[in-house]
Amino acid sequence: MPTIAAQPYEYSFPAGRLALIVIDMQRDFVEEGGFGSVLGNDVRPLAKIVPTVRRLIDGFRAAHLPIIHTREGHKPDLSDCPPSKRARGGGKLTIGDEGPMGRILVDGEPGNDLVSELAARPGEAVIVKPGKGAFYATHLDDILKRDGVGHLVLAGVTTEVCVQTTMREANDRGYECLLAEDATESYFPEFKAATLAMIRAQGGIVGWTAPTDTIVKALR
Ligand code: TIU
Repeated sequence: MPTIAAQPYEYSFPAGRLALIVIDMQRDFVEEGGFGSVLGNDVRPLAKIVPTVRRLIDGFRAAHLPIIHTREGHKPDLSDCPPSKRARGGGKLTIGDEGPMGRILVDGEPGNDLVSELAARPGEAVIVKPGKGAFYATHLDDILKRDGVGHLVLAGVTTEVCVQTTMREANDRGYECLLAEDATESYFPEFKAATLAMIRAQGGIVGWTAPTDTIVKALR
């Protein structure tokens, strides 16, 4: 089995059976005027990881391994958005309102597009998810089982919200999860650091973490 130097210990995966899940690298979180900035966050730290995420995606493309992109987005009628989620945030704008990049966090609006550098290519699945976790109310588990994938590398934003929620959902479903440390980011550096620590604590209670270049080298 190929291995990757990781924390808290070496990560092993069956050759050819490792998928990449890129969480929510959409304009809503990475560009000014989207959901992230509406919530009062500085989006610039998230924009900085785009080249690193691209290196990771390109590594999986070169190795002909599956790549799945997700977007956090709701139906235009918001029937899949709990009123409790819509009510959060405390700002002037909320989910479904018209913002600078179209209706906020709504599927099909310009803000819901993946950032252009990380656009999906033909053959790469794009999952639109109404929740923070990518398994909730989606076909992600079906897609992975269909493709015989039990090992996942995760990347994207934000580390402690959608990435960690997805990693925990995956872990409970029996997937062996490795988080790309530098291909994920938070609006809060201390939350990112705490998330990496809590994932790999207790002998890898949720999974493993490793840098992007170490992961990409192991795919060759
Ligand atoms: N607000 C925040 O940190 N994140 C989200 O709302 N969604 C994702 O993490 N994608």
